[in-house]
Amino acid sequence: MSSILVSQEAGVLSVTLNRPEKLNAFDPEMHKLLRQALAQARDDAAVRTMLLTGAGRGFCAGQDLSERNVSAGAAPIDLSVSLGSNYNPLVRRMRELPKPIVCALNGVAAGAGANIALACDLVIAARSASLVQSFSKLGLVPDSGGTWFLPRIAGSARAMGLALLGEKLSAEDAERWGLIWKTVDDDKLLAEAGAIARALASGPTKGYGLVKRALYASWGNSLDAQLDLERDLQREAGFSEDYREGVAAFMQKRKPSYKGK
Ligand code: LHQ
Repeated sequence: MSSILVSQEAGVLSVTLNRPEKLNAFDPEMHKLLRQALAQARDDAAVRTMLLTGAGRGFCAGQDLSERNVSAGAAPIDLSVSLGSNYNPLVRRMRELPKPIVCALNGVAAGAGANIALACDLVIAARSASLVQSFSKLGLVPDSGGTWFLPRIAGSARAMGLALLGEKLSAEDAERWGLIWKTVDDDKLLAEAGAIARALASGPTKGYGLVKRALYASWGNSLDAQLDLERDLQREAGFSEDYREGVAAFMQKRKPSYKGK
């Protein structure tokens, strides 16, 4: 059984983390397959949105903790190797993908799993889902972007509380705190997240990629630099076929037919 399930329909590449017996904790194989799926999403023009979810009752429990020998006599483990080769490239690729990534957060997301959910562009969560920065329970530091996302989105006090206490944050609180887009009833999750993914997949893909660039760059930019960036990205967006189509459709009072170009 593959640890990632991938299918493609109506412009949406659906990727399901598939180690449900371990709440979809990451092992190297799962990293490799997820990297491949992201490369497919980037390179295949027919893919215009990626939808990420987990099989079973969890989204992802972070690193598979059964993988490493941490017994007293065992050699010390250099965790930076795994971050450098797996988690950091994953988060970078997600952010750099010039197409939207929708997360259907179906259950608990812990450790790196929580921060990989937060690295998605839109998170739709089942009401019973939760996020937990479980790192501190192991004496570790939030990774996979957690120390960057949390203070910026939730503010310093909440980021510190989540990181130090390692308590579960319910999907509803995550929505209230602005960490995720919205919470829906459990039995509606896949339908709602799928509908959003399909709507995005028939939208102006090129423009969406530029929106990602602008918003993510803003976190490190002054207003001055951001105004310049908006000017440059709008120039690019204005050269797209979809911009012409959007304006033409508006003027002709019809639905636009975007090609993603
Ligand atoms: C697991 C796991 C798991 C293996 C549940 N591994 N089996 C990056 C770089 C390198 C190294 C270090 O770390 C990192 C980043 C990280 O992600 S560090 C953080 C790693 N993750 C965690 O600390 C979370 C550990 N899991 C939990 O705290 C709980 O399982 C949560 C809160 C996620 C869910 O609790 P429950 O709903 O009560 O489920 P459970 O604990 O009963 O788990 C179900 C099964 O899944 C169970 O197996 P079993 O055979 O007993 O049914 C767990 O052992 C297994 N599982 N997480 N990370």
